[in-house]
Amino acid sequence: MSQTYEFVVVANRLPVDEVVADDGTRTWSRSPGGLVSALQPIVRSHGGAWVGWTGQPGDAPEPFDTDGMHLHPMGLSTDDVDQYYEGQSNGTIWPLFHDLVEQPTHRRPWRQAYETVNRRFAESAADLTAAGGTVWVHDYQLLLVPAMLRELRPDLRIGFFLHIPFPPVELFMQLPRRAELLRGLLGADLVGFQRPLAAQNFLQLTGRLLGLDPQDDHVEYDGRSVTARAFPISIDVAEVEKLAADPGVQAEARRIRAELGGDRRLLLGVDRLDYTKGIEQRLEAYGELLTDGTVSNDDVVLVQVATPSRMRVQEYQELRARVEREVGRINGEFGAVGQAPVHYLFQSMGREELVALYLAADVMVITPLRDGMNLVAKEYVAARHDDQGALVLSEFAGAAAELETAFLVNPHDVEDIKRALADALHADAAEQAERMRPMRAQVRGHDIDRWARDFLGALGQPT
Ligand code: ADQ
Repeated sequence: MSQTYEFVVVANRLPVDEVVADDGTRTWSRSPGGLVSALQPIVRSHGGAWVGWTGQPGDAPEPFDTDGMHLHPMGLSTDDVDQYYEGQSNGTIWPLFHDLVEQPTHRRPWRQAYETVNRRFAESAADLTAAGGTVWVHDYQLLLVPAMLRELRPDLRIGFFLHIPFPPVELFMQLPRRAELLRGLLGADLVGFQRPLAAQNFLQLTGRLLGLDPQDDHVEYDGRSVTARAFPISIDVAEVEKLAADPGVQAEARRIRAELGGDRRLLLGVDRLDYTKGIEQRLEAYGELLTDGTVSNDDVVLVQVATPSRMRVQEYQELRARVEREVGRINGEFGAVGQAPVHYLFQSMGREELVALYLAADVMVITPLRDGMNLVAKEYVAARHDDQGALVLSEFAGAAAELETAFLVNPHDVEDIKRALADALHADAAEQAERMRPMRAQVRGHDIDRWARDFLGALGQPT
């Protein structure tokens, strides 16, 4: 019999990307993205297994061990990628769960593929998990897995965590085959969300859609009790602090500042290029501040790092085109030879470089229209051991509930973003420290380990 594991994570993606060298040799490197930054340290410390896709269409490579984890790759065909991943996950569920920031597309073949792929993930997890073991399923691509897994392996403890928002009842009701998705989640013993409101939406829905009778933080279903609670995710604070204290990273931060023009104040945006992140609203606000003379190209510069993401999905290609057009417009209108008001980097970045940018930035600008949490906000705060820098943060990011002394904004209101940017740029050192200190205390006291311990503790799994 093949080896089994007491603790298994199931997520759409493995925590690594395959890198193929010129000579054809294959290696793996840690992949970017919120989910991976969050989970890798925990699986490693449990010596557990991780079931997920490699990120490339085609047959699955053989399972392998790396970094103290057993990785079990799932193969997705080109059709699976089109229909399960880019279709149902990112074209239907993602926009609907983010308050219809974009219009979701509903297609029957996508739903079918979603179900088929979810079943394959559930079967792999069922094969890999030891008797009485624990499985932790992640995110919106795998909403059906908990129920499928329970059917195959009623002996397991099953936890599910949703990294993105859970929509209000009226929105969820728009989904075709909505009851099936809800029953999928109810296969778990514990369903975790970023915010208490999301857990309430979910529990309320079990009453509305299935006629169940939710009480406080749980609901009885199929002879079991399913608990739904908020577990706000966080970051590996020690990792960020270590990088921020590194003399090489600090030197890089000074180099970045000098290169951008020593005295100019640095505004920074770091996001996956996604329509939920409010990058266009941010650029619009910045452009208007330049137009009305509140800021000038001589004293302010915006660095916008946008990680390529889901680039085969049409909405993302269109977003990229719009963002790049706006960057071009602002630079064309307000730039000077050798001095641009926006530096736009459409690329993924190493952790050192990212933390150097956090250290260099006077104002971190995070304006999602809707975001489950937003780890960049917490990374920025964790990096600022000098208690300096200002955080402009959308009220619609989960992180806003914990980072209350940020310059909070309504990202749907460009005037409000402008006001917050101007206030943040004017904050003196004392005000910056006064705002930064409580945020740093909050993030340091609630890091990723605590998140995982809280979730797994509530699931009844010793950590
Ligand atoms: P994401 O939408 O991917 O995550 P976020 O929480 O901001 O968003 O995490 C992004 C991560 O990627 C951060 O760790 C950041 O450092 C890294 N990153 C961003 N741009 C990068 C770049 N150019 N190069 C390298 N790294 C980069 C989803 C949800 C969020 C939720 C997380 C975790 O949408 O709301 O916070 O999962 O639950």
